[in-house]
Amino acid sequence: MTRSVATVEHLHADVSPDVIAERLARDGALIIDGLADLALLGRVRSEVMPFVEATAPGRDDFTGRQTTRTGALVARSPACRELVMQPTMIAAGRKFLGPFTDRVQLHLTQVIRLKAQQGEQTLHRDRLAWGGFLPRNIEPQFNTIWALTDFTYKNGATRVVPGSSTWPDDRKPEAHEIGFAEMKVGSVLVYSGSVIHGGGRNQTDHDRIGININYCLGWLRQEENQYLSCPPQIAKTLDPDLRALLGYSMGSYALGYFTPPAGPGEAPEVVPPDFLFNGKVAGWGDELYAQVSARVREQMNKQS
Ligand SMILES: O=C(O)CCC(=O)C(=O)O
Ligand SMILES: [Fe+2]
Repeated sequence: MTRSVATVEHLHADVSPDVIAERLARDGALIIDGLADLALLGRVRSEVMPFVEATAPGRDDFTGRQTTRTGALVARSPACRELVMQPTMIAAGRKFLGPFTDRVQLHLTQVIRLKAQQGEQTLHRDRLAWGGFLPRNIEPQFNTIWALTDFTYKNGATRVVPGSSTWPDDRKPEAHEIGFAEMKVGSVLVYSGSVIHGGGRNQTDHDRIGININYCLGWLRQEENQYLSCPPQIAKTLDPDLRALLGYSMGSYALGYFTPPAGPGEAPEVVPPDFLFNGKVAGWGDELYAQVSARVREQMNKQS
């Protein structure tokens, strides 16, 4: 058996968001042991497994022909909403992505189940979802995989190349540079959009199950279309902070407004998404206006 020598750092559940963000910037990946409440995970399991069991396997080698991927977790599972809003993850995500954005949003929610005999997934960087157009000095994502089963070398623990976030595009990892995100149920793998990683090979006869919850910069297109996976009639029942994270909010001063498609004079023009839920034109936010004004002034000063 070949085992790698690269290790993914394990941190204690009481680690601060600042330390998480700092280690993530340095290594591109880390594990926080025992961060999830096990009772919550029990609820997650009972809410998502009926959907998982009914999910057909992947359509190609990347999504995995022995892998099932089940989404719309915010709409389908109240317990998953709590994982999405887990305070340490939200705070660390905001800290890590803060230098690149005004707001952070939910990028995708997905139960990833590697069934028996699923082979290794090709190593990749998740930021390729945007086609390689983003400059490499921008960190676009804060990614999490919560272990719903133990993750072991044998059952396909995620393979990760610590430190690869800043490698040139053409540098390939050697075998000894690849680590395995081995962790106990309730732990979470946190990784960036720039670190090289991929699903492992499941050599056992049981499922490896992770809850993949990713966040991204508020000005980027989301991988899972949250407005379709969690449409307004469901979003209106959600906690306003979660709803805002989904994208029913302004992404910055100018991003994300809408106009209710009503008859002439029947509704206001150009309102923030919150209007849909509370009928009030609030939420433009003085803070976003102050930000945009300062930026406009700065740009004009540079030009003159
Ligand atoms: O399932 C895993 O361990 C990782 C999956 C992954 O990296 C992906 O699908 O982009
Ligand atoms: Fe990935």
